[in-house]
Amino acid sequence: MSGILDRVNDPKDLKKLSIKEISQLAQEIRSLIKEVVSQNGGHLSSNLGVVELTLALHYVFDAPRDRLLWDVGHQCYTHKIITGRKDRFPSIRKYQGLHGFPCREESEYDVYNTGHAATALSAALGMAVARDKMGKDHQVVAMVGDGSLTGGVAWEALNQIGHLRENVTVVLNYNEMSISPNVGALSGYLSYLVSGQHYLRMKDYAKSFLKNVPVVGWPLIRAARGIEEAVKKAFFPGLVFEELGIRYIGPVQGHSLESLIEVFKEARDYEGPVLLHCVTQKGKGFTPAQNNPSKYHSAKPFDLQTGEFLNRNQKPTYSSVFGNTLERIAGEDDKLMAITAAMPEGTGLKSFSDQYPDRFFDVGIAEQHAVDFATGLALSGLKPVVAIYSTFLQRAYDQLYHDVALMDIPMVFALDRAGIVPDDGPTHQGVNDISYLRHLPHMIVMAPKDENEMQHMVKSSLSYSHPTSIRFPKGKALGVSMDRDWKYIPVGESELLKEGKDLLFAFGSMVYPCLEAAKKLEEKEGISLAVVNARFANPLDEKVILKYAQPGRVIVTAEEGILAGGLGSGVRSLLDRENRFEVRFKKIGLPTEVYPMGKAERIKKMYQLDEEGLAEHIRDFYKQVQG
Ligand SMILES: Cc1ncc(C[n+]2csc(CCOP(=O)(O)OP(=O)(O)O)c2C)c(N)n1
Repeated sequence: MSGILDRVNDPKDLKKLSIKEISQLAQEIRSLIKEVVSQNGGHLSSNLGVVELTLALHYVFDAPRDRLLWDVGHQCYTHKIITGRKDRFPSIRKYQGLHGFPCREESEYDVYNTGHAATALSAALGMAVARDKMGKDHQVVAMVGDGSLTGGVAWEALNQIGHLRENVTVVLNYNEMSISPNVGALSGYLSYLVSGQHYLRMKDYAKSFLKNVPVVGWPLIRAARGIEEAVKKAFFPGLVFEELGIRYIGPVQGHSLESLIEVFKEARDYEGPVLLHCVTQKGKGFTPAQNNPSKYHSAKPFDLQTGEFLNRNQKPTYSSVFGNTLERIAGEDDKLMAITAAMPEGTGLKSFSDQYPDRFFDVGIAEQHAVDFATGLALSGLKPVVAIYSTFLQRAYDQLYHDVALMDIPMVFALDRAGIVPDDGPTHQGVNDISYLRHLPHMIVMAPKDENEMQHMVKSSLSYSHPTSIRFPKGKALGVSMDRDWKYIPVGESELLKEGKDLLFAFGSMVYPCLEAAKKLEEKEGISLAVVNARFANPLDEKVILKYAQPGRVIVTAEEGILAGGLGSGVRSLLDRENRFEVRFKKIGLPTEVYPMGKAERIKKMYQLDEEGLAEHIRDFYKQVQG
C-alpha cells in the first residue's frame, strides 16, 4: 500500500482531500482490489465499477451517523477499505477474514447484512421512518444496481417510498448488467433514459438560461428546480419514478467525482425521496473485466497481467453437466423450456440459451416470478425446468407451496449450489432446501451421487407426474464417465452400493464419502454397514429402510443439509410410524446455525461431513450403542 490510501483510515480522512487526491485514491483502491481479488477471488467487476461512486457517497454523507445500505452487498469493497478495514482487506472471503458482503458484526459502518438482492430499499425506508419517529435527523441512503431493480421486492419498497415521501436517497447504479446483461422491459426503460440526450440538452439549456439571469437567490433556484421539473414532465410525461412520487435525478456520469458529489449534495439537501440514476461501467480499470464483466462478476483467482483464471480445473462442473444434459434433452423434446433468475452462466445454461433462444427465459432477479411463470407453462402443456441456486429458491417458498405443490404441477427444479457453499458466507449457504422441499405435498426431492446419475435424474424427472427437485453441489463434479443412453430412475427407488449388516443411508454428495468411510470401518474395525444411495429424500425408499430396521440394528443417515426436517428426520418419522423403537438410529447432517465463511472443504471438515468426520461420527455411535 502506498500513497493517499495510507492517509485514509476512515471517511473523515476522505473529507480532507481535494477532488484530485480523491481521484488518485480511486486508482489506488482499484489496484488494491485487483491485487487482492486476483488472489482470493471475489466480485471484481461490480467493485471496480463503483469506486468513485462509493468515495463520493462517503465524501458527501456522514457515515456511520448517516446510514449507507448496499443492495446485494457484493459491491462493498471500497466501502470496507475506507471504513477502517484496509489492513484486513487481504483476508476478504477467507476463513475468519472480512466478509465479502456487508456485515453488522464486522463494523458500525455496515448497517445491514446482505447477500440476496433487492432488500436494501425496504430496509432503508424502515430506517427512515424510525428516524423520524424517534426524532433523529440522519440521512438514509440505499445503493441498488439496475440488475437488482428487476427484483419485485425493490418495487414493493419504491411503491411505499413514493407513498410515504420519506427522506430516503436511492442511488441506482446503472451499468446495464446484472451478472449477465440485464433483462426485461425495465432495463430497456432505464437505457432509454440514459440515451435521452434530448432531455439532457434541455436540462442544460434550462440551467444555463438561469445562470445568465442577473439576480440569483432562493426564489430563482426554486424556479430552476421548477423549470427542470417542467422540462422533465414535458419531455418524459411518464417518467416512472417521478410518477411514483420519487424525485428522479439523472443520468449522472458515475465515474465523475465532481458530478457525483454535486448530485449527492443535492439529494442530501432535498426534502423527500430521491432516486439518482448513476451510469457506471462494470470492471472499470481492468480491461479483461471491462470487456467481459460477467466472467469476472464472481472471479476465481487470476493472473493480474493477463486476467487468466488460475488452477483451471479439468473436471466438468455440476452446472455444466446440467446445462449439457438439458441441451441434449431439448434436442429430443421440443416441449422442454429452461428458466433462470438472472443466472444463465452460474446455472450452466448459457450455451442452452444460445442454442435454444426461444426456449430459454432469463426472468431477472425474480425467483418468485420464475416459479409462477413456470407453473403457467407447465399447466399449458410445456415442460419447464427452473434452475435456481438453493439459497435463492428460498425466496419463492410460498410459490412452491401455494402454486406448485398444492396444485401438484409436474415441473422440475434444479437446485445448484446445494449444500455448503465456499467463500460467500452465511447468506449463500444452500443447506435448507432438503428440509423445506421435503415438507411440500407431492414434491419429489432428489440428489444424485455424481454427475452421471444427475443426467439420468434430470431426464427421468421430466416424465414424473409430480413436481420434482434435484439438488447438486457447487463446483467440480467427480469426473466419472458418462453413460450415453438414458437410464430411467423410478420414483422412490434407492441404490445399494455395498452390502452390510446395518444401514448407512446417504444422500447426494454424502454418498461417496460414506462409501469410503464404511469400507474403512469394515476393514479396520469390523463395523459392517450396507451403504445405500438414497437418491430420494421424498418419497423415501421405505421398503429398503424397513428391511434393516430390526431390533438392535443400526441405521445411520447422512446428508449435506440441516438436520431439522431433513432426510434423517424423515427416516426417524418412518421408524416411529412403524414402531421400530429398538432400532439404533443416528442422523448426520448440519446444525441450524450461522455457518462461518471459508472453503467448502474446511467447513465440511468442521461439521464432520468429510470422510474422516463421517467415520468418526459412526465409530462414536457404535461405541455408545455397543458399550
Ligand atoms: C435473490 C438473489 N438472486 C440472485 C442473486 C445473485 N446475484 C448476485 S449479484 C447479481 C447481479 C446484480 O446486479 P446489479 O444489482 O445490477 O449489480 P452489479 O453487479 O451490476 O453492480 C445477482 C443476480 C442474488 N444475490 N440474490
